[in-house]
Order: sequence, then structure tokens, then C-alpha cells
Amino acid sequence: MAGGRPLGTPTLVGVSSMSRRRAALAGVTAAAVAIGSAEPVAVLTGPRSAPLIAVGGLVVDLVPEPLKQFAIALFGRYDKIALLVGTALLLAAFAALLGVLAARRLWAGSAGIAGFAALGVAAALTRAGADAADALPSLVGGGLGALTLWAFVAGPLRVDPEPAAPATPHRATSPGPTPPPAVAALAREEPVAGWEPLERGDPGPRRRFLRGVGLLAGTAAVAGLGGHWLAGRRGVSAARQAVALPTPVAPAPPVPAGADLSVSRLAPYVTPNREFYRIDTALVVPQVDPATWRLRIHGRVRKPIELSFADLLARPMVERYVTLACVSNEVGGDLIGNARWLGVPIKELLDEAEPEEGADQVVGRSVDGWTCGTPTAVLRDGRDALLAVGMNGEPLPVEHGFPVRMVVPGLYGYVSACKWVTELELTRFADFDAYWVPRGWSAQAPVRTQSRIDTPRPRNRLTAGPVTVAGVAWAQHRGIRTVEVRVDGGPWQQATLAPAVSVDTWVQWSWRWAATPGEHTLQVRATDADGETQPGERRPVAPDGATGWHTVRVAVG
Ligand SMILES: Nc1nc2c(c(=O)[nH]1)N[C@H]1C(S)=C(S)[C@@H](COP(=O)(O)O)O[C@H]1N2
Ligand SMILES: [Mo]
Repeated sequence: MAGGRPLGTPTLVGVSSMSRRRAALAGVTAAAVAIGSAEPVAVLTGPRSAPLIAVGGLVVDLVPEPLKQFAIALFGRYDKIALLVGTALLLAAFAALLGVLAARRLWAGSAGIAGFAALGVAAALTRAGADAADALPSLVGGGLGALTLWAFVAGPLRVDPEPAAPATPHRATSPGPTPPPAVAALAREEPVAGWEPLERGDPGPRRRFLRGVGLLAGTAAVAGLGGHWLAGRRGVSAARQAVALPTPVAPAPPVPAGADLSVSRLAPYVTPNREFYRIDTALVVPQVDPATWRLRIHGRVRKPIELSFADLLARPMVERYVTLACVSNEVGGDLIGNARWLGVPIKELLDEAEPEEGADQVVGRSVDGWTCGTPTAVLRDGRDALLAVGMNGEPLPVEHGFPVRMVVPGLYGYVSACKWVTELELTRFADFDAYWVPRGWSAQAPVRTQSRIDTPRPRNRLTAGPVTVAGVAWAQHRGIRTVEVRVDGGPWQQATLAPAVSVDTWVQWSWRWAATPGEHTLQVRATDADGETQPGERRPVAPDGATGWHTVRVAVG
């Protein structure tokens, strides 16, 4: 067997003798090629068709709710990045195994890659609004990945750590403390008999293997990152910048003087867009071109409506301050923000569409298939439920739903605030469960009365004497009547309320505390305008919003 390298001949001995570590490295490189080469293709077919994002999206939709809660608790707002990194690590581990498998049986390794490609294709094709082209990134990636694996295992980049010699006793038994000669030679970087380069300048199979790994992994990284970057440039930020928002026929009432108590650490009355919390299931922010955007109002209506963005902008607009809150906001949490929204009253559109009797649910559907179910009655009861196009004087930021989203005062976001909305379907609660309902959340979810202490912060060290305790309280669409504070479980004391624009927004409050030395516990509770006081009982965020009093412990020196 001396002499020629068995180029492209996967003899059983040669294949099975490929070192495990190299085989694993070959597998990981093949996976990198698959993922990386899919990205430039996804520039054409859209970022959601890229295998990592498509499979990640599938995971987001399929993962059982308790696990998701756990992940959110564990990773906080970085849960999406954690998901992608976790998926990539898992993929790398599988790819390494596939490499080892392929070294033994090339067909099995190829079947594994085909399986992954099929998963990518299935994930991409089942995303909302997907078309056949969305299969392309996974197909191309899978094909190139399989080719890479072949090249390493049986093709030009193949490495045999041993001459394809008859099995020696060294090999039959455990390598033991003395490595077989070929392995020892490799460690010394010496040429091995039967392994000499074919010609001068041929780097030899081992070098060629490593060069192959480096070159392919590098190319994959460049293709992947470049493709990702290009896909990002195909976003809609230019189209967003070009939007000229109309002047509202009904401007928002001015923010009353004193709505902002201007206490440091206290959340500002109006939340700047950059600081506004973001919650959604989207792994990549949907990029919706306003030129092609359509809104369909359909289902159980007598007169279905279809509107373009220009049609919407041509309608009379109102501007309103509304505080949006997430049902997943823990007591004391910050998944809440207040903004000035510009938009068309949903009521007017529904009135024109003429909902049928019994159509008690309006399903808002996003371009990415996410849905929320809002009571038709709530949307028509005269509150400022908007199809919003503007946020704090700007077109909606892309991550907050550009070009159009729903905003409904008094309801949690998951039942009302559909971003990137493209459909309002009239149906019945009995007939359709929106996205979060089968995942264990209530179909009906008015915002619970809540209050939060923003200052002092937990575990602050304070000096004895007067201390300003301040925060925010909210009971959207009912309004806040009183806020009370107590120290160390003592009597409740009335806080001072700042003025607010309307009952649809939160309100700031403050209370002067004569702090005495020692450890203290501060608690806050609010009473809404209906006279209902926040219960002290602690309940979790699921299924319809947390209850309990925000409690902050401080040390006064
Ligand atoms: N398309 C879409 N819209 C969505 C969601 C989503 O996952 N997808 N999440 C909802 C939830 S749970 C909340 S709390 C609000 C948050 O809106 P924001 O990100 O603009 O603060 O958006 C709602 N609209
Ligand atoms: Mo939410």
C-alpha cells in the first residue's frame, strides 16, 4: 500500500481510521459551511428563511410555556440571543457527532446533514407568510454542507491518520501508553510511510486538512456575517425615514405641568422610544415595506375592507398618550412605557366594516403570523384604540411595529397591541384562540392596577432625615385615585399624585419620608378610580398579570 494516496476512495479501513477529533472538526466545519452559505441566499429570500432563524422561530413557537418562562427568568431580556447561541452550540455538538459518524459511514453522515436540511426547510416553510423560495437557504446550505463533509471524509481534503496498512496489533489493542507509529509520527509532524506528499509543494494531507478547515470555516464565516449584514441593509429604515406623518385632526392633550416630578431615578412620564420596552416573539424584526403593506379587515363582517398605507395616512388621525404594559411584567418590573401614539381610531374602521352580531373577537394578525384577540366591544366602546403609525412624533420604530400596530388603552399588550399588523379578522372567542391562549394565558386580560417604587432602589443606603419616595402607578382606562405608602408594615400613608394627561396613562407619585436609622421596608399600593385597591396577595404573571405590593428594602445610616 506504499505510494499513492487513496484519493477519493473511501475504503473501509481508511474511512474508519480517520481520527475522531478530525472527523468531529470536519463535521463542525461542514455545519459552519451549511449555516454560513445559507445566509447570502437568505438575503434574497428574507432573513426569516435562514436556517438558524427559521429553526429558532420554530423552537420559540413550540417550546412549552413553563420552559420558556424559565428561560426568560434565566436570561432576562437576552433570551433571544441565548436561544440562538444555545441552538448554535447544540448544532455544533450534533455536527461533531455527524462528522464522527460520517468517518465510519459516509452515507449516515450525509443522511444526518439531509435531516438537518429537511428540518431547516420545514421550519422555513411553516413560518407565516412563507413561500416555496424560503426552502432555498436550507437546501443550498445542506448541499454545500454535505459536499464539505464528503470532501473531508472521502474527497480531496481527506486525512488518514494511518497508512492504509493492514491492521496492526497496535490498532487492534488499545493504543496504551505507546501510540501507534503513525500517530507518534503525526505528533512529531513527520511524514509517515505511505503518506508522503505526491509532489513537491503538496502540503500533505494533514496540512491540507487543516488548511481546508480554516479556509472553509473562514469563508463560511465571511459569507454568513456578510449575508447577515446585507440582509440587514435590505431593511426598511430608509422607507421609514421617508414617511411623512400627517398632522392629527385631534392632537393629544398637552402634558400637564408637573406630570413629571423630575425626581432622579423616577421613570419619566413619557418614555423615549429608545428606552421603550420591547416584547415579541420575533427572532428577526419583521421588515415591512409600507409600499406593499395592506390591512385587511375581514371575517365576520358585512363589508370587508382593504387599505394601503397611503389610504390609512389619508384618514383623519388622532394622537393620544397611552401607557402600554406587558402581562409578563413582575411586580416592580419595567415592562411598561408611556408614549404619544398617532393613528386611526379602530372603531371607525370597524364601524365601516360592519361586524356581524356575535363577532365578539377581533384577531389582530401580524405579518409574522403572531395573533392577539381583542374584544370587539372594547374596540368599539369609544376608548382611544388606535391603528397607530406614529410614536412620540416619529414613525413607529421598526421594532415597535412599523409601519402599523394596534394600541388599546386598558388591555395588556398580548391581547391588544399587535405590531406589524396586517389583518383584523372578526371572529368569536369560541372559534379562535390567539397566540398566547393555548400557551396558558387568559383570552381576556385587562391591565391590573399596579404601582411601583422607583426611588429609593432596593438595598440603597440612605441618610436619616427626609427622603423622597417616588414611583409610578397605573390602572389604564380606569385611572388611579390614590397611592399609599407604608413603612415596616405600619399604617398606609397617602402619597401625592402628579397630574396625568388621562386615565389611559400611568401617573407619578411621591411621598416624603422622615427616614430613621436602621433597616426599613417600603411598600406601595394603588386604588383605581373604581375604588378597587390593589390586593397584597402575590400572584405570578401567568395567566393574566401579577398581583402584590411592590416592596423595597433599604438601609438608613
Ligand atoms: N407581532 C407581534 N406583536 C406583538 C407581540 C408579538 O410577539 N408579536 N407581543 C405583544 C406583547 S406581549 C406586548 S407586551 C407588546 C409590546 O409592545 P412593544 O414591544 O412595542 O413594547 O407587543 C405586543 N405585540
Ligand atoms: Mo406582553
